[in-house]
Amino acid sequence: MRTNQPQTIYLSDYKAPAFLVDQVDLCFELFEDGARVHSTLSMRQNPESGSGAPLELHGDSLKLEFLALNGTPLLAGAYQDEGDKLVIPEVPAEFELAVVTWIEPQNNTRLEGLYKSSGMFCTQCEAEGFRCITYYPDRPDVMARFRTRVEADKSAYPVLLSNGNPVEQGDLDNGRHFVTWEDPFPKPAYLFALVAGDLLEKRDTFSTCSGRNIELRMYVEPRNSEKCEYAMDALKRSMRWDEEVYGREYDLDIFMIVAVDDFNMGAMENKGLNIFNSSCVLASQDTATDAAFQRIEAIVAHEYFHNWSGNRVTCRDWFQLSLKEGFTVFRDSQFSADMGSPTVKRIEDVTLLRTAQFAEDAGPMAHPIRPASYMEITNFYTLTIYEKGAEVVRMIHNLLGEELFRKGSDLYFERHDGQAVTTDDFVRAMEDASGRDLSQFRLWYEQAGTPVVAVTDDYDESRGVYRLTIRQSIPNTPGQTDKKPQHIPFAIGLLNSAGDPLPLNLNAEERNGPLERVLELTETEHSVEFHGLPERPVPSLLRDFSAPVRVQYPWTREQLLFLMSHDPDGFNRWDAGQRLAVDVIQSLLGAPDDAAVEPRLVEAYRHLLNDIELDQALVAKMLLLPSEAYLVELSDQADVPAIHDAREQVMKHLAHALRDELVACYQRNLDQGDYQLSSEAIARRSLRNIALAWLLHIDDEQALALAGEQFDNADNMTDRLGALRALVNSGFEHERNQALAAFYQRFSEDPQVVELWFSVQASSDRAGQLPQIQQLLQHPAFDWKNPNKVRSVVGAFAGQNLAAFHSPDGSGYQFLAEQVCRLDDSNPQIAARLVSPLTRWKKFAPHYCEQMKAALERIRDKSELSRDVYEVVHKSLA
Ligand code: 0A1
Ligand code: ZN
Repeated sequence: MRTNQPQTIYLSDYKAPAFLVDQVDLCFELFEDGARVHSTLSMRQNPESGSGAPLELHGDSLKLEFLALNGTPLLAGAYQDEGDKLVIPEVPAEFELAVVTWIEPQNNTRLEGLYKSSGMFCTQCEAEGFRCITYYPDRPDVMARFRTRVEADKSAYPVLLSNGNPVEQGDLDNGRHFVTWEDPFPKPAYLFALVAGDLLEKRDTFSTCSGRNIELRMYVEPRNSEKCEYAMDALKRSMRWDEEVYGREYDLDIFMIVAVDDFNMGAMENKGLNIFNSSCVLASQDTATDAAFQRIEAIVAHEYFHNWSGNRVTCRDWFQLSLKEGFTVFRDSQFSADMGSPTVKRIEDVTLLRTAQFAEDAGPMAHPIRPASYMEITNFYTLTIYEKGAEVVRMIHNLLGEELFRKGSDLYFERHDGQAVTTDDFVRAMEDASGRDLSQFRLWYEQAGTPVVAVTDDYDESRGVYRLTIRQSIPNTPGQTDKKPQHIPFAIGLLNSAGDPLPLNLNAEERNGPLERVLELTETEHSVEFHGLPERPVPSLLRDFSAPVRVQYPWTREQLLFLMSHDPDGFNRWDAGQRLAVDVIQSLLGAPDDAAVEPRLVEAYRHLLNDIELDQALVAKMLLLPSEAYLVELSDQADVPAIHDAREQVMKHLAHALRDELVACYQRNLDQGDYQLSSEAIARRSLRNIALAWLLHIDDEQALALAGEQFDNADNMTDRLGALRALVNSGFEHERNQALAAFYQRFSEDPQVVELWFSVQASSDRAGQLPQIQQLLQHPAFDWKNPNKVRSVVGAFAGQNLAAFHSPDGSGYQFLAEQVCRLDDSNPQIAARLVSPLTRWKKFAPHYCEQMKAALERIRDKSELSRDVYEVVHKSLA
């Protein structure tokens, strides 16, 4: 696992595999002190690569017990064990290789390969976990049929699962039993999965568009019996949606979901056997917030959609990761938009993109959505690959239109079914189906960095002509300078002073041009004229966030206020409000506490609070001030405490000025009936909890009483947690502590709710100062081996509690460095992810930046650094 200087792997070095695997026969003997894995591989030379190469199999932390070629055991001299590789210099053109390895899942804290979680055996093989199970050509372009026999003690592990369909089962001696599974679809090893445990089974069925009946099964620990219904329903909605929108039908007879507590990521799309982090699949009204329900729906859909975009058509190599992830995130975002409010979904996606992906794209780990090199692939499961990747697919969708995009996706699936392909193959299918030339568009896959689109305008009153001048530039990123202009779809509209949309006439003769146009920017500079305009219009730019770019335009506050209430594009209405709030907060940076807050912002928010005509879900989004993280992202030499203070000043001013409206909003949005998960009910809960949070932020006594009542009597977690969060972030220390204690007492047996309890504290500048964080780490429910617990305390502190993390004495940075070093030995993937808040050290004011750098150096100097952390730290310090 440890190397002094990890190697860099380059896309340009890609070579087709020298050997292919047709069939894999596996037998797992599972015991308490380890597992024996018997593997028989039917292999042959790849006709597409030259003959004579030695056979090389990947391996990691394996004990080799037996090796035989065509039935003849291989003695020590006939192969070399090179630590991460097993090399057999001479093999025939076609052969059978038998391998037996011994592994120790019970000691596997990296959670890659086969490991144990809450007493059950489970696997995580993406990206390179299969090599921790047995020696194998562990690369996605080697696709094989798998037959898997699992043997274990019958009473401890009554449920034995793997990919595909069960074909045989029976009892063995000594109270053991076995089940054999066969997956008819060739797949890369990263999609292999196995689960063995004492699990409760929930059953349902789905009838596909061609009339096939699919068995749906969820496997959970018995205590989670009541938390499966929502995910099961979401699964059925996803299956139907993929048939209707993409024409994709499920292919096996059975589809299984398993929930595990210890998991490095959210979930995994193993063929026919999806494995989920418990927090991304289990939910009940009492224990999950509305946001959690929505997240579950999106992740269930995401993993299910991978069955086509990822499994049936997979990636040739890991540089192509966005082929499956970008496309699948785009598909799940379309699904979520269809299930709820498209505008709200767009706002949520863009918030994440602009806050975190733009930051990544401007930092030391910036990479194109198809990277050219990496050291450790698990570091590349990034917002860039996922979210920017999805934006790139969305742009193709917008350029081609619904119908041609569908034609392109049909062609892609048909042409490449059963293959391991590249992002270029995806774009080519889109080109071939649509007749469009996407050659310049391909630069989105090659160039890193967020393009800046700077817009200026002028109006010629005598001619009635309004001209937009649009310049694009792409900032330098590590290893990439002098970038070429990209193909950017730029959606715009114009409004007159009454707030009506204007026809966009491109010449003097045109009369009734469309009310919205998508300009296709391909040059560094474009100039577009709009004719027939009797007055200077207000531009609405980058509607619905039609491209992942930063728009610069010298908006006046007047224009932003106007767009906030008139733009027919819901996304841009919200965006205008955000820009206005950013402008107001930025103007208060370093100002005295009693500096005046823009009165027009107060009036705009008053208007929103009273506006019962506008979609209330949109109102709830518009009332949220830009986050500290976003404000940091927008600044050059960020002084976090100053940003925090300015934002607090605005929030407190708004809360005082709008106190009565907030109380009224709270009262108006109280629920009368039973708990529902409709968009309307979610918006009501959201509004009343925002009102509560604001009021408690100014220590309003009436709100304290309302929060207490809501906390005690809530019939759902959104409200209970909303009240708890508001109390935790208030100055009412006694009530805060009381509520925290009561909440813990009520939910101490539920690990997912305990994670919420940790993160509410760790992300609050009032309850999550460093000494309190240290205390949380000592809490009996905290567990260093459980990634969710680590994320809910250490991750929430460093990622969401910015004021405390960026304490001027540097203690937050040193704390994080210490925790990263500690985790690096047990779970390097999680350790590397936790480094992230330190990586952007150059962005902060000198005092902070020096101390962040020192913390990174401390991590760098740890002995035996994992490859994962090595890559992030060295690139950050370069
Ligand atoms: N492919 C999964 C996410 C995933 C990625 C890597 C993992 O381990 C390194 C685990 C899961 C998805 O997109 O949902
Ligand atoms: Zn995915």
